[in-house]
Amino acid sequence: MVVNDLNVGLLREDFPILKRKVHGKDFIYFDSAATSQKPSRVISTVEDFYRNQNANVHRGVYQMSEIATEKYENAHRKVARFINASDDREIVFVKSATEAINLVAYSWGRENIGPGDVILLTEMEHHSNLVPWQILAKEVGARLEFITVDDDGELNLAAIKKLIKGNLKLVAVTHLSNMLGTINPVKTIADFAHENGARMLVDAAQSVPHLPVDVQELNCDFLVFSGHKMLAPNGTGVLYAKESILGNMRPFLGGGNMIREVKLRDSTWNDIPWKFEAGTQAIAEGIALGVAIDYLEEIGMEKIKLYEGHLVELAMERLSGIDGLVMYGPPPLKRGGLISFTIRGFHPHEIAAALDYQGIAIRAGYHCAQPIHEKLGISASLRISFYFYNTEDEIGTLIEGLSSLIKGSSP
Ligand code: 7TS
Repeated sequence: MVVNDLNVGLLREDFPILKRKVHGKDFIYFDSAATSQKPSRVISTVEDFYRNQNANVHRGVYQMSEIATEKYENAHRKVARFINASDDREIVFVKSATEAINLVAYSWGRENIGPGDVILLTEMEHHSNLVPWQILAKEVGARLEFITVDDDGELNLAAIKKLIKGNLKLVAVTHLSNMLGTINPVKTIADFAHENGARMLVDAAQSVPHLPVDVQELNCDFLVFSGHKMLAPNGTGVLYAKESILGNMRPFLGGGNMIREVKLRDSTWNDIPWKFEAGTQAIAEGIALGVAIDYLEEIGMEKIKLYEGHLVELAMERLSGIDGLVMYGPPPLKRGGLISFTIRGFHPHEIAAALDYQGIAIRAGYHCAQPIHEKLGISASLRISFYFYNTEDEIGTLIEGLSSLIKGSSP
């Protein structure tokens, strides 16, 4: 199938898992927002590293270690280029978006946020961009404020000024909501943060894998994402921070690699980004993140965004024909490639378990975004999330599956 120049049939050949059967049916994977599937090239990069290249980085003077170091550092350069960072040193490899946010909360937050200061978040944050700030706020006596979400699933930016009664220090906002699908105007929010003397953190866990992201254009101070949601192995995540800020942050974890000189009672720190990469990192996985980026760049992020927009539009149109089905969040043009919904009279887990028997994997629960579910007055929802390897036919199979489940259960 070729849609918007994307040869999806050919691309699917690169993903061995998509050939699997589940309960005797073709496997249909609609949970890429939780984690993406991996192309052969990424899988074989990890295997090849352990077969032929395995050595620790930044310590050996022998050839194997030097090559491993070069490959690992090169992966940082690829990430920097991919998000248009102005300097490779602004890229820290961590294990996940969650770790990246915690790093900022500990290293930057504890030095820069104090009693009475304000941390501005939104009601649609993933727990990862909420709980670390709750912990910090309790510890230092800061206050959390929230940009509210309107009935269309968009942020109430008109009301934002009223929220700044104290000393605003940080605005931390998801770029693309993992529940509503909303793409937030993070550049406008970053401008607002800077006009008010605050720093801006963008949680890009759901955006960097699916659309072009340019940190210089967004002018954010921090940006975080997870490699495993963009074709790379687990244990890979990225913190981007402006060099002027990262250079002045205190270390997060102490240990090997992050130091320049160690005495018994005191130490000095390595240059950035290594100052923030203590101990042995996920080396093979980090190198494979670079390979995942090569793969995404070969396809083109703009094409991926357009194709997923097409799938979302089609799916929303088809889902709206199902009796009792309620979708949450904005219309297709204002959202990324995911849709959360409920069906009157059915518990989300019941539907997801029944679809599993048809080989279809969709998410049920609150997707680590409990507050937005509470705001919507629901305890859980179903969520389908796409990547470029999903097809129109798979959406058709899902709609048939949902329709027959609902009909089969009606009196
Ligand atoms: N931020 C957002 C917006 C997310 O969607 C997620 C993960 C994270 C942060 C955390 O990423 P991690 O790699 O550190 O776990 N979101 C989901 C999800 O929607 N379903 O499972 C994980």
